Formats: sequence, C-alpha cells, structure tokens
Amino acid sequence: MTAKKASAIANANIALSKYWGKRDEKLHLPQNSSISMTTEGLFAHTTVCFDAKFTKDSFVLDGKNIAPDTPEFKDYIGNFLTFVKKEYNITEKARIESKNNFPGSAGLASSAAGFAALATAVNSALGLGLDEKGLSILARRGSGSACRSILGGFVEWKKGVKDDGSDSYAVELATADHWKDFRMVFCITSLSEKKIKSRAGMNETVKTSPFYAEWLKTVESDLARIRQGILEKDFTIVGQTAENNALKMHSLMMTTEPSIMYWNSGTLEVIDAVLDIRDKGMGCYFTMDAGPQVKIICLAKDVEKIMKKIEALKSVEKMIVSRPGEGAYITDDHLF
Ligand code: 2P0
Repeated sequence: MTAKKASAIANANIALSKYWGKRDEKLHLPQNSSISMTTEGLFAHTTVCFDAKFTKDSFVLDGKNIAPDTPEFKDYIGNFLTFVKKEYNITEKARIESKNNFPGSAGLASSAAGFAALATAVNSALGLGLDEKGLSILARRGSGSACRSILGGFVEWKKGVKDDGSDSYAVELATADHWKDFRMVFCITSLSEKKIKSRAGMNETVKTSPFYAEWLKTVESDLARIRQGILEKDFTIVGQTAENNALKMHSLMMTTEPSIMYWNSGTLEVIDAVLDIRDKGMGCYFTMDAGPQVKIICLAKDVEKIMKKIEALKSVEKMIVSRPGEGAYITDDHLF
C-alpha cells in the first residue's frame, strides 16, 4: 500500500461581519452568517500523509509536537481526523505537519488558515474529489471560520438552516482583484497566547450574554450593508459597519458571565489613534477578533501615513499590512 500525501497553503481571513456563537457545537454550525476578507501573506502551510505503516496519528505545529492525549490535539485535529476517517472509510493513521508564517493563538485566525490548508491537503491526498463547497464544509468541521479561508477575496459564510450542515459553507462575494486597494494593517499589541479560546468563549456567550438575542437581530442588516459596500467598493460603508459590528461582538464578549476581555491597554491605544486619524479627515476604521490585536481597515493610499502614526505608539510590537488574497491551494512543497 502506498502512502497518500499532499500539501496545501491557505491564507488566514479576518471577518468584517463576525461569527460568534454556534447553533451546533459539534458540526460548528453558526448562529449567524459572516463576511470576511482572505488575508494575503498570512498563511498556514500544511502537509498530511496517510500511511498504513504509521501506528498512531501525529501532529506537529510550528515545529512542536502536539501529543495525541492533550485537549489541544483531541478537540481540534483529533476530532477532524475522526470525522474524515469515518466519513471516507479510511483505516490508515495520519501524520500532519503545519506551520504558520504568523503567530498562532493570538487572535490572528491561525486555526482558520490551518484547517483550510488541512482540508485542501486531505482532499488531494485521499482523492476525495471535493469541489469548493465540499472543501468549505470539510474545513468547517475543523474550525468554523476555516470554511471562509478556502475561498479568496471577499467571502460570505452562509449560516445555513439544515441540521446536517450541508447548507453551511462559504461562497465568494468578490475576487481579490475586485478591490485591489483595500488594506488591513495588523497592529500586534501582544504575541502571548490568548487565555480563552474562541470556541469556549463563544459557547459561554450564547448561554450567558443578555445581549445575544439583540446581536442576532442586527447581524442581517450588517451583512447586507457590508455585502453591498464590497460590491460597490464603498469604503465608508464597509469600514463603518465593520467597526460597529466588531464593537458589538466585543460587547457580547464583555457581558458574558464570567466576562471575556480580549483587549489590553495597547488595544485601546491603537483604537484611540485610529479615531484621532479619522477625526483629522483620513478614512480608516478598526476591527478586532478574539485577541488584543487591532486590524486597521484602510485604503492603499493611506497605509504609509497610518503606519507612521501607529509606529510611534509604545504598545505596538509589530505591524503587518495585508490585502485581499487568494483562496487555498495545493503545493508540491512538502514539509516532510
Ligand atoms: C470570526 N472569530 O468571524 C470570529 C470573530 C473570532 C472572533 O471565527 O470553534 O476559531 O473553531 O468554530 O472559527 C474564531 O472562531 O471557532 C472566529 P471554532 P473559530 O472570525
């Protein structure tokens, strides 16, 4: 029997209208749809090999072996492999290696990039013949937001209504070339691993935040505005709505019991700078995810000036500029 091996690369993605809360925790079915930009240059590179000679599944992330008996393995790669093996009748064990070219577990969508790359590699290694929709659904089984990183440009994850999740997957709203001068400036205010994983945090929010039902009432109009804004390249509408949507999501996090606070003092320092830049007439907005980093949404022509201003802040350790990027793809460059 020959080994079945493939490698793939997938960019991370940052939501402009956020996903926070599930209607099915096992299948990662969301309470609401979301819209994201696939971020060029922040990617995961993953190799998978299924081979009858392996005696156990193994996973190496950024050079570190993740032991199979840890929650870090079981809740993520373990669950995903169990599903793949059962669904496609696979008896071989898997060896997986993955590396990110950006810090993991710090609110930079590393699990999205990682599972999109893994699903793409698994599809090729096992010859599953999945199309984009099938790949998006497979990636979602690893991590919800990963379903968006299968596609490039601007992407909408349709929440779906079916219990089996067959209508919960991502579709492309516009290609990366549609809005070439759209930018996100990642302002890294801490590289420490976050204390509360998104998965645990969002489940608690659904159960305990008094604002959760109100959030769901406003999401559809945020989505509609951002969708339209992307199609018409209306920067103000997209920026304003994305910023407001992110603040609503963080209000949910903060009003979860016990509270989830992802911000640090640097987060506020960057927000303050963005508001100041905007007051002076330059169009820029911010969004934040499950971590203290702030992503500034702006246009290419303003990047330099914005970076100069942010560079002067004590709390910003690093900045990364990203534009709309491509979806996941297969590579011959194997990690082992
Ligand atoms: C998003 N986040 O829409 C939101 C905003 C974080 C804040 O999707 O449990 O890692 O694996 O489905 O996808 C992070 O959640 O959670 C996320 P699981 P996931 O980007």
